[in-house]
Amino acid sequence: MFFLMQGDYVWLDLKTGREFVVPVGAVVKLCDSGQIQVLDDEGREHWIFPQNATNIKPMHPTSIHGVEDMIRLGDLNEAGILRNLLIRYNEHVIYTYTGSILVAVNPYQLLPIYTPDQIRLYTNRKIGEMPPHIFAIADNCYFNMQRNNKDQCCIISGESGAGKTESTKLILQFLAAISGQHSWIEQQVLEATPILEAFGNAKTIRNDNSSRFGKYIDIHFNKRGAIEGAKIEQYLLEKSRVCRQAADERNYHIFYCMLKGMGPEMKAKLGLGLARDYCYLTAGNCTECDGRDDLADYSSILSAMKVLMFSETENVEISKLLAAILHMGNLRFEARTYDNLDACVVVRSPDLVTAASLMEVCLDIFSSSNSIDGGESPQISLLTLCFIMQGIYGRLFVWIVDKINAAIYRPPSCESSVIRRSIGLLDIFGFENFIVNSFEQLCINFANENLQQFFVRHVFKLEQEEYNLEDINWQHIEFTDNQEALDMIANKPMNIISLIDEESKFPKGTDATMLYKLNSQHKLNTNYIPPKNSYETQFGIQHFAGVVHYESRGFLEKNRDSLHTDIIQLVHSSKNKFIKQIFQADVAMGVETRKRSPTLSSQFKRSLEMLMRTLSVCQPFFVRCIKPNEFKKPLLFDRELCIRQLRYSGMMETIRIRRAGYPIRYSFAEFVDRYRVLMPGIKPAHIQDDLKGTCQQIVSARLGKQEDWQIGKTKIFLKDHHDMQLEIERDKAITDKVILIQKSVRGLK
Ligand code: AOV
Ligand code: MG
Repeated sequence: MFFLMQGDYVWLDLKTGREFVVPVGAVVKLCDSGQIQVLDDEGREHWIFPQNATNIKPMHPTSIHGVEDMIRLGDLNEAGILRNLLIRYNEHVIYTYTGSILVAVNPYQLLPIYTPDQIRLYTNRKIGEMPPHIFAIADNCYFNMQRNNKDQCCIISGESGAGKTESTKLILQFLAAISGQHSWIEQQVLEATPILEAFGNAKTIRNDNSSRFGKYIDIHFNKRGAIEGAKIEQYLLEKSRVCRQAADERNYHIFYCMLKGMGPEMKAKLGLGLARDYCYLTAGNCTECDGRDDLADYSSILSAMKVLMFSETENVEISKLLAAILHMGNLRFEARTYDNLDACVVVRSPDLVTAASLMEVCLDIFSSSNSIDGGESPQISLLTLCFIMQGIYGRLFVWIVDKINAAIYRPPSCESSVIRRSIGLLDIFGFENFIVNSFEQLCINFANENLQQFFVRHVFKLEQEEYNLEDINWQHIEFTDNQEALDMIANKPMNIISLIDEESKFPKGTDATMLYKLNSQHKLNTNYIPPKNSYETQFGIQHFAGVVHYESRGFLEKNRDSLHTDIIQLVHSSKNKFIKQIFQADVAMGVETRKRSPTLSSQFKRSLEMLMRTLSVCQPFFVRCIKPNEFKKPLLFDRELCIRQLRYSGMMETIRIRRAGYPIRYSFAEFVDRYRVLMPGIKPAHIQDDLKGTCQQIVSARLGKQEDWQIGKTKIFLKDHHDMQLEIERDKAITDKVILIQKSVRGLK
C-alpha cells in the first residue's frame, strides 16, 4: 500500500453498490500504525485498516483544490468531476469549463457576479482568460459571430430547476449590454421575457418559476454588431395546467399576479375576487409562492406589455379572457332526468352570467351546446369545459408570442440580409421522468433525444470524422450514441411517433389499438420495453437519460389536440372581436379541414426538424446546467443527484474527447491571414505559394514544438488554450503596430 501521512488527500470507495454512488474525496486526519482515520467531503469520519485498504487511493494534486477546466483533471473519472464541482460550489464558484462547454451548478442564491462591472470584465476576452462564467460564453458567441461571420447558437440544457432560463436571461442581458446603445429595440427584446414568463411559467414542485413551454430566441445583429431585432419560437405549452395542477403547484403566474395587482375598479368590472375563490387556481392547494411577489410582478408585466406595443384595449381584452376562464372554471353541473333520459345541465350561477358577458356570448350557448349542457354526466361536462378553456388559453399564448414578435422582428432588408448575423438561445424543457408519464413527456423527451444527438454529433461524431479525413494522429474515443433510440422514436419507417399519429387519424383507433401496434412493431427493439402482460397499459422507452414508462391511456386524444367543436361554436356565437381574432385561423379552416389538421406530434416533429436545421448551420456553444439538490436550497450538494445528471449528459466522455481533441481549427489560408501579423515579412494568403509550410512556420515559432497542435491535409488543429494564446499575442501585435504607425505619423508632422 502507498504511504500515507496526515493531511494527505485520498479517494475513498465506500462500495455501496448503488448506481449513482462514486468514490468520495477525503483527507487523512490520523495515521497510527494500526489504522488510519479519514474525514470525507461530506464531513463523515471513517477508520480504515491499511492491510485491507483496497478502497482507498491517492488523490491527484489537481483534484485537491480543483481546476477551472476539467480537461486538466488528473483524476479523470466521475469522482474527480464530481469533487471538482463540489469544492468550487462550496466556495460559491458555480461555473466550470470542459473546454468551451460550460457547466453551471445552480447556486439557489443571488451571487454578486452579474454586475455591470463583471460585464465589462468579460467583454472582449478569450475563453480561459478569465474565470469560467456564463458571460464568457456570451462574449465568445458574440466575438465568434463577428470574427467568423457565422451564426451562433447556445444550447442550454439540464433538468427542471437546473437554471436554464436564468442562464438564458443572463446571456441576453450580456448581449444587450455589449452590443449597443440602450436602444429601444434592445429594451423590447429584454422585456419580452417577463411577459413570456407570466403566461408560460408556473410554480411546480421542482421549480418556483418553471417554464412550461420551450423557446428559441434568435437575436439579430446588424453589421456593426448592434441588436437589430429578434424572433421567438415557442414549443408545446403545457395547456392542461390551466384547469388542473398537481399538489403544491400553481396555475400560470399571470392569474395570481392579475388578482393581486389589478385595481379594484377593473376587478369589479370583471367580477374578480381572490385567488382562493377559483377552482382553476386552487387544485394544487397553493395560491402563494414564497419568494415571488405577484403584486410587484403585475406592474412589471404591464410595463413590459407597454414596451412591446400591446394596446390598452388589447390588455383589457386579455384580462377579460383570463377572468372568463376563471369564472368558467367555477361552473357546476347537475344530473337531471328528461323524458327518462339521464343528462346533466349547468347550474345557473353568478360566475356563469359574468363569464358569458365577458365572452360576449348569450347564456343559452351552453344550453344549446351538446357536450357541456345536456351532456352525459357532470364529470364529462367538466372535462369538456376543461378542454375548451385549455384551448382558449393555448391560443391566447400563441397570440401573445406573435404579438411580441410583431414588435421585435424586423424581416431582413435586401442590404442587411447579406450581413445580418444572429445568436440563437435555446431554453427548452429538460428530460422528464415522473411517476406517471403521458404523451407530453414523450414529446419533451423526444425533443431532448434530438438535442442529445446534436451534441453527440457535434462533440463526438463530426469531430472524429474530421480527424480521420485530415489524417491526424488520433485514438478513437468510445461514446454513447442515442441515434438508435431516436430512429425508433421518429425516423425509421413505422416509428413510434408515426404509429401514434396513424392511429390518431384512424376513425376506429383507440389507445389500446395503438399500444398493440407499438408492441408488435417494436417489441424486439432493445430500446423498447413492452407491457408485462395484456392488461398493462404502459410501454417503456430506453432514452439516453434512462428508461421512461409511458401511460398510453389518453395518448390519442392528446395527440389529436382537436379543438372541441364546442369551442368553434362558442367562437362563432361570440360578439367579442378579440376571441374571434385569436381563433381566426381555426374558424377560417372549416369543419372538414379542421378534422384533418395536423396532429400535435406531427406539428411538434416539424418544428423540431426546423429547429435542428437552424442549429446545424450555427456554431454551437453548450451550457450544461446542474441542479445540486431537490430542495431549492443554497450550499446543499446531493452527490447522487449530481452524478446522475453528469452521467446522462455524457460529461465524462465529453471531457475525455475534449482533452484528447483539437476543438479549434482553421483552414491554412484563414490561419495565415489571421496570424501573419505575429511574424514580420509573411505575405497574405492569396499570394502565398506554400500555405501549409507558412502555417507550420508561424505555429512552430509561436507555439513551440509539435506536441499538442496538429497539421492536417487542409487545416490546422489547435487546443483551446492555443487559440487563446495566439489571440492575445495577435491583439498585442496589432496594438503595437498601431502605436508604431501613430508615432511615425507624428514624426512626419
Ligand atoms: P430551469 O429553467 O432549468 O427549469 P430556472 O432557470 O428557472 O430553471 O432556475 C430555477 C431557479 O433557480 C431560479 O428561479 C433561481 O431561483 C435559481 N437560479 C438558477 N440559476 C441561478 C443563478 N445563476 N443565480 C441565482 N439563482 C439561480 V424548468 O424551466 O423548471 O426546466 O421547466
Ligand atoms: Mg425554465
